[in-house]
This record gives sequence, structure tokens and C-alpha cells, in this order.
Amino acid sequence: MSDVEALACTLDEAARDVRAIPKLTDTAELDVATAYAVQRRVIERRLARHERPAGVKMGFTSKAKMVQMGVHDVIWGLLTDAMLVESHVEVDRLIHPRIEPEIAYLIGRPVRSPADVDAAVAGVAVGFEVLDSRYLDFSFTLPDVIADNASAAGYGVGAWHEPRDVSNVGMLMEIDGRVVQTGSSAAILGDPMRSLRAAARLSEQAGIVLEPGQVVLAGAATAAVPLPKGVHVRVTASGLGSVEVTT
Ligand code: 0L1
Ligand code: MG
Repeated sequence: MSDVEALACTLDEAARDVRAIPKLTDTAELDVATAYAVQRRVIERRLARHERPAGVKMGFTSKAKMVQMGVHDVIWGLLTDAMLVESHVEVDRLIHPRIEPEIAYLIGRPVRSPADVDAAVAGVAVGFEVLDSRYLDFSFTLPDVIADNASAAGYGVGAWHEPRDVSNVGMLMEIDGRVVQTGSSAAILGDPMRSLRAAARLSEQAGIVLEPGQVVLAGAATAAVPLPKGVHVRVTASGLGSVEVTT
């Protein structure tokens, strides 16, 4: 078994067994390129179990997270249809889930490179992402988190709206009616459209086409918060409505 295959297997089984593992770089040498190969292999294992590609999620899209990680560029993770949350998250199937408010774009035409982006946006929505690092204590280096599919575990989107300027919309996250986070979409690289362009750049580099119907989670407007069992979460973005989920 190659190193990439073995590392992908370790991450995939940790997720399936709901078991936190030490970060890969504790015992393996991992650069960014190899980490993306591991990420891709983790997703291929899911596709072999009849999941289907559903889009991508962008990570480290805020200045604060970039500074925290000592990085200067965004990363991405790959979404599958099984990660889509309709209305309820089974948190018992996750290790230590967190949730964060997102801006989501709906892809209407194939995106192969940044040149395709302007004509490709078919809709925009408020969304949320459920993060669940497979690593103990959410502790990782940059290659670790890339290999772990940027901690992706689930996502939800509200009603799609006509494409519009969402560079600075107010966002709110409530748990059981209590406001737990407020922020602005401007926290996402100054404008979530920049994140979409970055997704297109990563698509070109990876040779992955973003297909019509797929979703790009542009990034979080605030820090993520722990997602316990038995709660109701509502995420609202000014002009885009709300999306809700129970656990
Ligand atoms: O979606 C994100 O910006 C988070 C990327 C992964 C890092 C984390 O788990 O916080
Ligand atoms: Mg996110």
C-alpha cells in the first residue's frame, strides 16, 4: 500500500469509527502536494461507496485563521452529496463537531479556471458548515488539515437567491434562540466572490471541474462554535434569509 493510500485509509476509518487520531505529521512526512493527494484519495474512497461529488468548501478564508495557521493562501476540501444536511445532524456520528456560518454559491456552468467564474454563478445563499477534524483536540498542521479534507463533515444551504453583491452582509448564528456569533461576509477574504475565484484557481490546478448544480462554500463569516446534541441552530444573512438545523 502506498503512503498516500495508507494515510487516506487512516483518516477515512477514523471518520467512520468516530474516533480521533493523532495528526499524521506526528509520524509521517507530509508536504502540501502529498496532503492534497491524500485528500483526493479519501474522497475517492467515499465515491466508491456510492457518494457523489457535490462541490467544494473553502478554508482559511479569514485573516484571523490565516494568521493563526501562519499561511497566506486558502485551502479547499471536497464535498459529497452525503455531507448535505437537510434539517438534522446526527452528532453522535461525529467526533467533536463545530458549526460556522457560510456564504454558498450555486454553480450554473462548468468552472475550469478563474475565467469561467463570472458567467458561472447561478445563485447565492446563506449556509452553514459542520466541521469535524479527525485529529485529537482539533490539533493539526497545514498538511494535516488538507489531508483531512479541511475538516469537512457536513453543510447546509438556505433558499437560493439570484446572484448579487454579498461582499458585506450581516450574519448571525443562533443556538436555541441565543445569539452565539455575529459577523459580516466581508470576513471572507473581503468579499466571498474572491473565495469563489480562489476555488476556480484551485480547480484549474487540480484539474477538477466544478459542475453545474454543485456548491461552493465560500468560507465562514465568524469563528466556528461547538455543536452539541439536542439543539436548534439558525444562521441568518441579511437579504438571504435563514437556514436551520437540529441536532
Ligand atoms: O472551513 C474552514 O475555514 C476551516 C478549515 C479547517 C480548519 C478547521 O478545522 O478549523
Ligand atoms: Mg467553512
